[in-house]
Amino acid sequence: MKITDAKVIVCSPGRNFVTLKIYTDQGIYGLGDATLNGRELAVAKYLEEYCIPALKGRNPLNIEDIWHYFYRGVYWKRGAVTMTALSAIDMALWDIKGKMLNTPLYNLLGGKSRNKVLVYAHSNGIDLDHALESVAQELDKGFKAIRVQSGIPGLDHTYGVAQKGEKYEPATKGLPREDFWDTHKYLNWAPKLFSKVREHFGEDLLLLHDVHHRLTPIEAARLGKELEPFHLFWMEDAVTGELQEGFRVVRQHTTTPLAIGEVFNSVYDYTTLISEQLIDFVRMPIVHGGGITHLQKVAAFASIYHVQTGFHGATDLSPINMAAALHFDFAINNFGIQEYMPHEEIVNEVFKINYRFEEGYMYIDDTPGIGVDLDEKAAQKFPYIPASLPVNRKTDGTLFYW
Ligand code: EZ4
Ligand code: CO
Repeated sequence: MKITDAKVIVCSPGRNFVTLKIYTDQGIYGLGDATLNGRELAVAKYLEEYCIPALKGRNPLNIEDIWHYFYRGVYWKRGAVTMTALSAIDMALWDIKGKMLNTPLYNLLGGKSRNKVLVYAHSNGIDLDHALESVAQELDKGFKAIRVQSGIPGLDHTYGVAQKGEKYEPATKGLPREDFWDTHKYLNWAPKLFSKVREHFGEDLLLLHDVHHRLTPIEAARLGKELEPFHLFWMEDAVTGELQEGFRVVRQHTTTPLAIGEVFNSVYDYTTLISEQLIDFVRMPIVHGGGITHLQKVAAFASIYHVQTGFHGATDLSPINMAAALHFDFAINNFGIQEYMPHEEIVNEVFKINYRFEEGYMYIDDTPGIGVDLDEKAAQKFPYIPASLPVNRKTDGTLFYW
């Protein structure tokens, strides 16, 4: 079997997605998600100029060798742009293998370890009342686990919170919007929010919270401690992961479980965090973390240290990534939870999906490979629209983490 050609499809049904399509001499093609929010065309260009010419003529079944050709074989390793491209190549190759063997991807990863995949929803509101209302709505839909974010009293425009009447979408058209941040106000508010959520909705609901890399280690330690009475499923991205050792401070002070990694792209972002048991969940998604091939290694490494998976699954990851993640979630033993933000209806005009949500869990059908298809004609109706993630400043103007 040989790769004959490949192409990159960029489309924007409501938001931008980049898809890699790899063709073979046996009429089978594979699809991989190559979407990197706000940097879509950088990945597309890297694939088109450097990867596709080097893919032609290779045997698509030799996934491990091709993976290392684009990792070890490339002098400039890691980095979000190149790892997203490699993830897309890897996904497309696993898709081809599944189609060739006429079996769904989870079968190639060891088969099903569970009957259904626990997912968590997003709730957010501009203030406490709206946040509580939003939690009630997600519970009505059947979700058993909910990530809660809310506006912070005294601060305009907070991360993870939609404006009135809109759905939360991190990227906005054109150049980055500017948000504002005040750690003191946030730290005073977050425990109050979770106290109210528990008061209204009881003990059973699994609760998650995303700090979005905005605290120092000692501030995160304080928050984790103060959230302990509310028994969070996890506190996400408490501190930026660039300094892995920073998590030692957080870990010493709190039993609130910690998740990190939606911006990571290699196992080397995790070595200290995992081997020192500083975290509880890895979040690096298939689309940015080197694909199935690399995530298998990360998940196996994590499993040795009792660390589970909780992959990123926001709407800026395409349905191809979502399906690949679900196959993976079904297959591995140390699965923890999967993030699930349903795409807008318009996305289904382009992507034909093979998964469904029911009563708090996801299910996937037995379509061979990853099982998601892309309608190229429909994709053409939605040309690329430049959009950016915001930047964030402290209220005095200092540039801060977004
Ligand atoms: O900010 O996907 O946990 N989820 C998140 C997301 C990310 C966006 C970035 O593109 O933090 O909303
Ligand atoms: Co996050």
